[in-house]
Amino acid sequence: MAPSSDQGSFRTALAQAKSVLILSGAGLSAASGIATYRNADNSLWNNFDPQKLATPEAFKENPIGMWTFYHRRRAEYLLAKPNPAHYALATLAHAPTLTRIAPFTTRPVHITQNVDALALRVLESLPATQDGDSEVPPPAEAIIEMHGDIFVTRCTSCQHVQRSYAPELAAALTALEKANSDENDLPSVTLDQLPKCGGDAWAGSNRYGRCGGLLRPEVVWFGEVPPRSGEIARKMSGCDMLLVVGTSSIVGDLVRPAADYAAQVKKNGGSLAVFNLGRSNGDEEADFLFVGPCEETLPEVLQVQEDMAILWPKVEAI
Ligand code: BJW
Ligand code: ZN
Repeated sequence: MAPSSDQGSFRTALAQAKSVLILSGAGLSAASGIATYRNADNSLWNNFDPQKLATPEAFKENPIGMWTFYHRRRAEYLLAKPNPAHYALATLAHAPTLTRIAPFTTRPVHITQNVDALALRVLESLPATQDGDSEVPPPAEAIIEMHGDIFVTRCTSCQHVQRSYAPELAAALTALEKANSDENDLPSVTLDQLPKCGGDAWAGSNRYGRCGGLLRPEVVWFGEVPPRSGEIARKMSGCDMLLVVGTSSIVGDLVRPAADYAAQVKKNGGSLAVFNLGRSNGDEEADFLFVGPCEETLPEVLQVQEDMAILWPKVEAI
C-alpha cells in the first residue's frame, strides 16, 4: 500500500504508539546551512569518493589533509544555528508536550547520524520540566550521535575523549584557514602542529589526556563500528513508531547500519513515518510520508509550533 500523507491519521497512530524513536540524517540540518553529503548542488561529497575519504586509512595516510577538512567544517558548524526541525523534534523530550502528543510512549530517543551537534545543543537548551521528578534523566540523554560528533576528539595514543566548542584546536590549522584566500601562499603545517593531546602548549608529559598524541575527530568512518550499535538495535526491535527524518536511504543499500533500521522496525510490525525533501530510497515501505522541507513539515505535522514558541521564546528562527 502506498504511504499515507494524511496528517490526522499519522497523529492518531503516534498517539497510540508505545515506543517512539527518531532516526535523522543530514536533511535535518540542511536549513541550518549545513551541506548534506550526497545529491545536492552543494553536497559535501560531490567531488570526493566518500569511501576513500571517510576512512581510518585516509586519516593514517594524510592526517594533515584530513584535519584541514575537519577543521574547516568544525568552524562552519560552530556558527550554524539549529532550525525549526531540530526544535520540533526536541519538544518530544519535553514531558508535557509528549504527554499531549503520544501519552503512552516513554521519551523518544533521537538517533542522529549527524556529526554537527545541533540536535544535542537544542536538547541541552530545553528548559527543565518543573515536575519535581529527580528520577527523570536530563533531555540530552535522549540523543545518540551514532556517527560521532565533530566537536569531540579522541587521542590516537591514550584514547582520551574530549568535547570542545573552542574555535581553535591548533593554531596552525587556524592560520591555514585564514590563509585560504591565496592557495599559492599556504603556510605549511607539520604533523607536530596538528591538534594534540594536551593542546598546542604540550610540554612533554605522558599523562592520560595530556600525552602529546595525535588527536582525531571522534566521527565514525567507513569500516568503524558506530558507538552504541547494540543498544540502538535493541531499541529498534522494541519500536512501534519510527520517525525517519532527512536521510537518503531507508533500505539497506546506502550507509549501514542506519539504512537497516526502518526494515527492522517494519519486520517487527512497527510503523514508519518518513519526512524528506523528496522521495528517498525505500520510502515506499513507509506507512506515512511527508514530502517537503522537514523544517516546515515537522512543526506542522506534529502540531508543536506553539510549544516551540513557548519553550524557546528568544529564538528568532521559530
Ligand atoms: C532533506 C532536506 C530538508 C535534504 N528536509 N530532507 C558493503 C561493502 C563494504 C562496506 C559495507 C557494505 N555494506 C555495508 C558496509 C558498511 C559501511 C557502509 O554502509 N558502506 C556502504 C557505503 C556500502 N558502513 C560502515 O562501515 C559503518 N559501520 C559498520 O557497518 O560497522 C559494522 C557494524 C555495525 C553495527 C553493528 C555491528 C557491526 C559506518 C558508517 C559510517 C558513516 N559515516 C559517515 C561520515 C561521518 C563523518 C563525516 O561527516 O565526515 O556519516 S558517511 C555519511 O553518510 C555520514 C552520514 O551520517 C551518512 C548518512 O548520510 P545522510 O545523513 O543520509 O545524508 P545524505 O546527504 O546522503 O542525504 C540527505 C537526505 O536529506 C536526502 O535524502 C535529502 O533528500 C534530504 N534532505 N534537505 C528534509 N530540508
Ligand atoms: Zn593522549
